[in-house]
Amino acid sequence: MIQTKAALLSLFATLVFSHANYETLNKNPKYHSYKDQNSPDFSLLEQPSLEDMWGPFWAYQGIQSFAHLPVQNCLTIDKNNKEIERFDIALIGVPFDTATSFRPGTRFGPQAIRAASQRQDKWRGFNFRAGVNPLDDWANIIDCGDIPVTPMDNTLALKQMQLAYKQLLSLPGNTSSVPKYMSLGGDHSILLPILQGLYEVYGEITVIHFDSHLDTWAPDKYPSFWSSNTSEFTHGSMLWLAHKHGLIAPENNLHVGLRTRISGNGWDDFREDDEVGFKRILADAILDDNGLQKIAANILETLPKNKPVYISVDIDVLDPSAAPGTGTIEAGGFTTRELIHMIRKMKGLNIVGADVVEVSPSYDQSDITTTAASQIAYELMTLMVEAGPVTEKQLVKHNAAKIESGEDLRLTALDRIIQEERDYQLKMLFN
Ligand SMILES: *[C@@H]1O[C@H](CO)[C@@H](O)[C@H](O)[C@H]1NC(C)=O
Ligand SMILES: *[C@@H]1O[C@H](CO)[C@@H](O)[C@H](O)[C@H]1NC(C)=O
Ligand SMILES: [Mn+2]
Repeated sequence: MIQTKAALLSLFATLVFSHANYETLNKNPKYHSYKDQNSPDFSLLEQPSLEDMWGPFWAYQGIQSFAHLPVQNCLTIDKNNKEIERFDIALIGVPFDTATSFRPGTRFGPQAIRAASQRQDKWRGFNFRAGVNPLDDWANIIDCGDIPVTPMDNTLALKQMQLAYKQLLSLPGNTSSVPKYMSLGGDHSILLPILQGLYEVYGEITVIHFDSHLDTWAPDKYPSFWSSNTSEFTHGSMLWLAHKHGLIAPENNLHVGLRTRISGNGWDDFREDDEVGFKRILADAILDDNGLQKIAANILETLPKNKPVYISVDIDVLDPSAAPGTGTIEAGGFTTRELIHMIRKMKGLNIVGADVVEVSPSYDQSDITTTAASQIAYELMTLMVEAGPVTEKQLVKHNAAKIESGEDLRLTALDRIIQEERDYQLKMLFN
């Protein structure tokens, strides 16, 4: 009887995945491994606590935060409260998909990526490609839940996302001066308010953009008789807007994985992309001799070593066979393994934030896309851990001060556009 109990507990301790009881599983002498089986201390097995018995659970059980991480609504944290639990890296969902030019549905991305991440856990989180367990290293990592962004009005949605990132980036980190955020989209337009938030903290930031599309398109590249100021805010124009408002580095930003068709009958889109400050690595570059290694080297040569870098991953950079669950699929992309390899090679860069966007689960099959997205989020968090805590020295506080006092036109101009747009909309609705 006792033998059976010991064997059962041992099996339990060996196989179970748990977040709540991670420490218990590792340290509590009541649990022993197969190694101790010849001399288990049976006296310890007599009185398991309720926590011992019912705390641990299997990977597919429990409430689904990303990788079973602890959850906190970071948007309701009072930053003046000294008692708050501080964190260094956080997942944040941005379920917004009404700035999409083709198939919508990415509002369901964050929850689906969380569901696909359930086999990730602090307890079995060691990234052997990197030699670190990002979930169990210097950084306190949590899941901040979702920004409750409206699906009814993009003017309001943009305002909500701007304010949300401002709040998130004003929280104190635990080991870091400022937390790093791993955003889960949502369509790609969410990058604009993210870059606005980062600008206030770090100043102009360099962006590496994995995507099959340029996303530096000027709004008039979506020609229509009908337009408004907010109709310029789309998942294909946000990098153009970010450049226009001075949020990103003027040069040496980088696209990786391009293969979309471009406008007209020539290279105009690429010329405009040059003006937005981007270099381009095309998807086909992988076909060169040693193509994957050359791409990785090119990325490291282009991006700055000591300045803050942001990584944006549109899941449509992957081939449709590797990521069918997205709104704007393009044939001829990378495999998931190739993308992970490129991400791993970015170790050493100063990564201060990242996203995985455009995951649209209703087009997915067998969780292929969401599984890729959750693994990529894990690899990106590994990079954030490898880059170390954000130090006070990296912050550009004077920018934030200027913005507060209304001196910096780059952000106030955008705020003004929103106000004017709002007045215009109200007129349209009620006249
Ligand atoms: C917060 O940071 C302190 C050291 O500054 C560390 O001892 C503590 O473990 C950290 N908390 C978490 C939850 O990581
Ligand atoms: C867009 O914003 C500009 C000011 O930035 C304003 O002059 C213009 O009327 C607005 N257009 C619409 C359609 O609201
Ligand atoms: Mn995109």
